[in-house]
Amino acid sequence: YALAQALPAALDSGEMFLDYQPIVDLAGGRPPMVEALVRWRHPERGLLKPEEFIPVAEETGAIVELGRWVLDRAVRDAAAWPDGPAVAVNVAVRQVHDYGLVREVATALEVSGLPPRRLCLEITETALMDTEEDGLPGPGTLRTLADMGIGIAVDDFGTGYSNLARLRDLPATSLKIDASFVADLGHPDAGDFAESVIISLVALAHAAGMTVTAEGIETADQARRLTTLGVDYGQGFHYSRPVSAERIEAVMAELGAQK
Ligand code: G
Ligand code: G
Ligand code: MN
Ligand code: NA
Repeated sequence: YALAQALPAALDSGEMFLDYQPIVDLAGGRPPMVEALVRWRHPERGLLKPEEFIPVAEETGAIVELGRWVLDRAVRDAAAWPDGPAVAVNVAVRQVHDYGLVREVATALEVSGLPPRRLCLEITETALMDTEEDGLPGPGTLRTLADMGIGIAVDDFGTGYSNLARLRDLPATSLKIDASFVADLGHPDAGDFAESVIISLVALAHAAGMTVTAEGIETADQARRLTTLGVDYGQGFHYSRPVSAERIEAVMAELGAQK
C-alpha cells in the first residue's frame, strides 16, 4: 500500500500524467475519439503503468482523488483541441459510488468549456454490475450523467458476467469488446468462437442503441474483419500506441489523412 499512500503527494508534485490512444471510426461517418490512460513517473521506481497502482488505489480509496485529477486533466486537454476528438476517461466503481461525481463532472465541463458530447466515461462491465448494490448511487449517477449528454461506455465487455437482458436498461451509449476476443479473431487455434461472440455483441449493442468499439486491434486483418462484422470503432496498436497530449493531435491528423 506504499504506492497508494504516496499517491496524493504524487498528484501534487506532477508525477502523474496522461497518455492518449486514438479510437478510430471503422464504418465511416462518425467523429473519432481518444482514451485517456494514466501513468506515474515514480522518482524511484520509474514509469509505472496503471496495472501497478490502480488496483491498490481502488482498495484504499485513493482512486477517488486520482480519478478527480484524471478527469480534470483530460477534460482540460480535450478542450484545448478545437473541434477535436471526444475524450474517454476510465472511472472506477468507487468513483461512481461517490456522491460528488456528478458535480465534479459538471464543474470540469463548465470550467473547461468542453461540450458534454465530447466526454465519455468508461466503466468496466464488472464495476457496472457492482453499481447495483442497494443504497449506493451507482445506476442513478450514470443515468444522470447520460442525461447530461455524456457518453457512457461499458469497458472490457465479455470478461464479466452480465445479465444480457439487462444491458438494454443500462444507461450506456457504447460497448467496448474486450481485447481477448480481438486477439482470438483469425487465430488458427481459436476456431470461430470469437467471431460468433463479436457478431452477437454487435447485434445486442445495436439493438440496445449502443455503438461498439473493439479494443486491442494489432493487425490490418483484424481491423478488416471487425469492420465487416459491423463494429463501429477500433482501438489498438494497429492504429497507434497511447501517445502524449502533445503528440495526439498530430497522430489523429495522420490517421484521418490515411482514410
Ligand atoms: O494504458 P494501459 O494499457 O496500461 O492501461 C491498463 C488499464 O488501466 C486500462 O485498461 C484501464 O482500464 C486502466 N486505467 C488506465 N487509466 C485509468 C484511469 O485513469 N482510471 C482508472 N480507473 N483506470 C485506468
Ligand atoms: O481501459 P483499457 O483496459 O481498455 O485500456 C487499454 C489498455 O490496453 C491500455 O493500457 C493500452 O496501452 C493497452 N492496449 C491498447 N491497444 C493495445 C493493443 O493493440 N494491444 C495490446 N496488447 N494492448 C493494447
Ligand atoms: Mn478503458
Ligand atoms: Na478495456
